[in-house]
Parts: sequence; structure tokens; C-alpha cells
Amino acid sequence: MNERDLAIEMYRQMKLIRRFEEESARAYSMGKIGGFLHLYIGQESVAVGANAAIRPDDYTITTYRDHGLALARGMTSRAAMAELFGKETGCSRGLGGSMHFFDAEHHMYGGHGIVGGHMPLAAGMAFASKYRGEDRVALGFYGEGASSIGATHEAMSLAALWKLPCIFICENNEYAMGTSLERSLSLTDISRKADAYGMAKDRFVADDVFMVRDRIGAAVKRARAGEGPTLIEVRTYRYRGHSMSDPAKYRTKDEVDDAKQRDALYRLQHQLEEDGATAEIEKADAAVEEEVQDAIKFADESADPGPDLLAPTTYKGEFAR
Ligand SMILES: Cc1ncc(C[n+]2csc(CCOP(=O)(O)OP(=O)(O)O)c2C)c(N)n1
Repeated sequence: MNERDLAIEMYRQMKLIRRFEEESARAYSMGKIGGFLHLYIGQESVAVGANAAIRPDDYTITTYRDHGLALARGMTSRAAMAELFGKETGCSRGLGGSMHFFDAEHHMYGGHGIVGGHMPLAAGMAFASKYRGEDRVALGFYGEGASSIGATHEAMSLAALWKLPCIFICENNEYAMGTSLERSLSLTDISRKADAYGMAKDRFVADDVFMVRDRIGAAVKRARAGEGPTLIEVRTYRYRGHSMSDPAKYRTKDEVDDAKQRDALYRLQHQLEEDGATAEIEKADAAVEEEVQDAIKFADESADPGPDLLAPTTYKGEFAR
């Protein structure tokens, strides 16, 4: 794919994530979605840029803020929306919900609710790749709140020691629930934690999706060449509260508006318009709208998981689709 086509495709993916989540927020307020719903709005360029830096067979794993990565990796909007609605046609058969998206076909291994708990799994997948002599890399996404969690450091320690093809991607969106970076970390340049393990590091703002692709791409290249892991701190921002129940009173409207000025989605849109791609943008927007509306209809019309799912998914491990 040439760079212009890729730009339009990345625009489409970012727009899909945003519209998917705006509509899921609406569905949540209508009572169609239960439990937690953590929105990724504002952070789309991280998942989309990262996905453009890797191959379809590479491993990816993330936190409970997982819709964006799942859609960027190729999960269908239908499977994603149906999971939010708790329907049997969802990616986890409606039993996981928002925090537990999973798509083995597209190598998106969750969706994990325990902060930092999934980072050893990222290192483990990188270990599996190296042990089997594959050249696949593992991307482990985590929030800056997880940079103080022991499991994150255990994963980094072994990944560096064994030179595993693992990229630790810290999505620094400034807040862990309502706690700002400055209130929880003595060292706010999170990338410097790589120094403790003799690991390569990088740090940048995610307002340009091509830059996200290129900077993560450089780490991927090193990892595939057997040069070991990298810790990348990506500076980003979430526009919505931590979850749907958070009115986000711990920050000012000006702060949020300021972050929106650097919005990667609109930045790419303006760039494409300047390059004369207005028709392609309109086409992508229409396709996204159709896809999201179709996903809602599909989720609405799908059946709830039946009691027949209980035994096989609880006792026999027959979970994978
Ligand atoms: C081990 C653990 N401790 C506490 C929580 C409660 N909790 C859920 S989300 C969250 C904040 C995490 O923030 P961050 O890692 O920065 O990710 P973000 O939500 O910003 O994407 C906390 C403390 C949890 N889920 N797991």
C-alpha cells in the first residue's frame, strides 16, 4: 500500500474507532450496555499507528481500554458492538464485555482488567516467538498507571535479560482514573524506566499517526533483528472520563480543549484535505457510518448467551470461537 492509500486507511480506522465509541457511549446511556465502558477517544492514533508498524501475525495485548486496538487489528465492528451489548455473537460470546475483547484470529489477546497484570503475558508471547524461532514481535500496551505495578517491571526485567522481541508501549494519557501523573510518579519521564533494565527507549507525542507508526516501527525492526525489547512512552490524552461513571472533575475544560487542538484524527483529515483527498475522506466517513449503524443493529438483534454456554465455557475451556 502506498503512503497516500495508507493515510486514508489510517484515517478510516481512527474515524471508525471514534464513531464506534461515540455510539457505544450513547447505547450505554440508553441502558443497552451494562458494566464498565472505558473509552479510547483521543488515543486512536496510538493503536492505529502501532498496527501499521507490525504484521497481521504479530502479537498484541492491552488493558481494559481495548476497543481501539481490537478494531485497528481487524476485529469486526459487529463482533465488538455485540460484545458490548452482552450478546452471544460478540467476540467473547457476550460473556466478557467491554474489558475483555479477544480476537485470536487477528492476534489481539485481550482486553485485561488487572492493571499491569497482562504485561508478563506480553513478555511471554515474545518468549514463545523467540523459543519457536519465529520472527513475530509482541506489543504490550499499558497505561502510565501500570508503570508503578510490579508485574510490569517483572516483564521488563526478563524481556531485557533474554532480549525478547517485546515492545512495551506506555500510553501516557496523563491520568490513572482521577490521579494525575504528577501526583503518582516521582519520575514523570516514564521512558527513563527503561534505563533500569538496559533497554532501548523512546518518547513522543502521538499527534501524528505516521510518526507513531515510524517510531514504533523502529523498535519493531530492532526486535525482529534480535536486538531485544524497547520501552516507548507515547504521550496521548483521553477526552472522556476514565469510564462512563466518571464526570472527570479533576481537570479543567480548558485542559481538555487544549488537548483537542492536537487531535491526531483531525490533523490527518486536514492534511488529506490539503492533499486533495476530500472525496476519499467523504467516502471513508460514509463507510464508517454505515458500518457503525450496521453493528448496532446487529448487536440489537442478536440473542443473549443461553444457559447452554455456561458449562462449556466454565468447565471445559471451549471458549474460543
Ligand atoms: C491491580 C489493580 N489495581 C487497581 C485497579 C483499579 N483501576 C482500574 S483502572 C485504574 C487506573 C489505571 O490507569 P492507567 O494504567 O494510567 O490506564 P488508563 O485508564 O489511563 O488507560 C485503576 C487504579 C485495577 N484494575 N487493578
